[in-house]
Amino acid sequence: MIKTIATTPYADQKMGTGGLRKKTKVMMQPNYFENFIQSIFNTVGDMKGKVFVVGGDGRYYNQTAIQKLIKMAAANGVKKLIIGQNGFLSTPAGSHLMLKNHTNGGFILSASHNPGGENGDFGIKYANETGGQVPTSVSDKIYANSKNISEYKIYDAPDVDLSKLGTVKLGDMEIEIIDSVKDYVEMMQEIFDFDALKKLFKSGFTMRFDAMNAVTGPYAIRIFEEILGAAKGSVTHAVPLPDFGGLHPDPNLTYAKHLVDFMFSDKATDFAGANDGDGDRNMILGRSFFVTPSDSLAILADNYRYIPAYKNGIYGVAKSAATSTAVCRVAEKNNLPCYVVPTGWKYFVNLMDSKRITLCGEESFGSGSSHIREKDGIWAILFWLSIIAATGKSVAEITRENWKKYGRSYYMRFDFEGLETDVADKLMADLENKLPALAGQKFGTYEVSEAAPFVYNDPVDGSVTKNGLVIDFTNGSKITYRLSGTGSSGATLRVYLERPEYKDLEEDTLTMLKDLLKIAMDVAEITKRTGKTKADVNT
Ligand code: VG1
Ligand code: CO
Repeated sequence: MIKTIATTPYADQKMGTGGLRKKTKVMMQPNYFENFIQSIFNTVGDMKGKVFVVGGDGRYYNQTAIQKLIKMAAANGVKKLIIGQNGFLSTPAGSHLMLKNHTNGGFILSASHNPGGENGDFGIKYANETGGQVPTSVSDKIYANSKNISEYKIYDAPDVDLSKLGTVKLGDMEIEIIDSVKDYVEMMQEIFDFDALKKLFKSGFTMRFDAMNAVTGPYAIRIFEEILGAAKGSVTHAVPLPDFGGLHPDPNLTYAKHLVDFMFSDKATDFAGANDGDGDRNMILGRSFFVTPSDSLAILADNYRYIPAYKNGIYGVAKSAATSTAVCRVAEKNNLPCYVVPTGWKYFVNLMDSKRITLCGEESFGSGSSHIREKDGIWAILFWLSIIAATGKSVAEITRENWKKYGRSYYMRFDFEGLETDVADKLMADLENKLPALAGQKFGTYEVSEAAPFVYNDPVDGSVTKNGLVIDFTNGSKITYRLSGTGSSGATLRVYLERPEYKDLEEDTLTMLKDLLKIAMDVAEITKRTGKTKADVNT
């Protein structure tokens, strides 16, 4: 039976950089989740004939939320849902299913790299028929709807058993429960040369993959251990847990420190990688060697010819503005266009759909290609393994070669967390006002060439997005300031520093960025305004 339930709006259901993210307890408030989902359905309009993919990263509240979503979809007239077994789907696997099945989009229930559990975060990523998260024009409409919502529809029925593969019905709606891993693995086998990778492991190559107790464990075990023959136990933290076992599922130098320490110890394997909560981010390590995500993207772009799916050529590449310019240097020498977009994967979608780009990435440990419309953690690791298999070189050798060929961008991101929203907003507003006067100013050996907000004109849909403030220097260095759009409380100021060098390639990153960091702190008056003398997270 379909029930119509009266509800009152919540004022804060505005999507950020990657969907709606809130404290789990906020999401668990009466009708909170339901309001948001109904606002999406109201915005999409007629549900007749519509098919959606549904899954999540297994975090706390996933099971409850998925059951609500199923019952609401049935009550709203959706034709069919395709759901990962037990409600599990990584974000990339979800995007792939959306494209493969020509669906109208889907829902990945995840707060991605944010911590999980009852006291952590919960989130919803909503994608449209592109298989990518909806553009701001759509999320704005959903937000507007959520502020006026007065009722939602839900099917009054027992929970659906998501453990059994096959098709069941709820009212008129079909529910197909599928193997969460199978289609994704098949896609990876089409992109990469699995035989070459099997040979690599047969030759004694060792790796460690850290799934951070999140969604990619089952994918990684199937691909790396069972199919490619990596030693048993190569995949660690492989069982998805509702609270990620207390790990912060963000694969970076701070939150995956255990893996970094392992790779800098004498027990290190030849290669290591890690993914985030929903499997779209990746970290790459070699023996005593860390590859920055910006360098990683440049290296993938320079080595696409080794991958069967790309060997006949790629359209172009793209990066977010905050990402280092390393990939654009590679593109330039290879006569490829290099697009620069705002932070957030959704900005790459139009470029992929219009065949302007094939590869893209962000400094925040995300890289991917047009095989899907999300970033893809395991894909990135398979890409790296393929380069290693083809060249016989180590992670460090491959990276150093890239620096020699194209120069090295010393790069680091500094996060100032837990700021009061007013303080952070005022800091950014005042800084923006200061920018025009900065051009031509000298700070030690650094001279500002240009200082302005980053503005993106989407070449496909003509939309204009302003995101972040950028100070460029005459020596090619760059400071970018942004406020995070994925947090669930307070504000996080991100300061991104880049310094390209063509001669001194083996220096310490923090040392090389010391002066630039001081300029960045001083110009924005970070200590004076926030009381912080240093960042909370460097990555
Ligand atoms: C962060 C990253 C951004 C990424 C986004 C979603 O956003 O900086 O590059 O696209 O997270 O990633 P922000 O607004 O907090 O800087 V995921 O893996 O959490 O979906
Ligand atoms: Co993620």
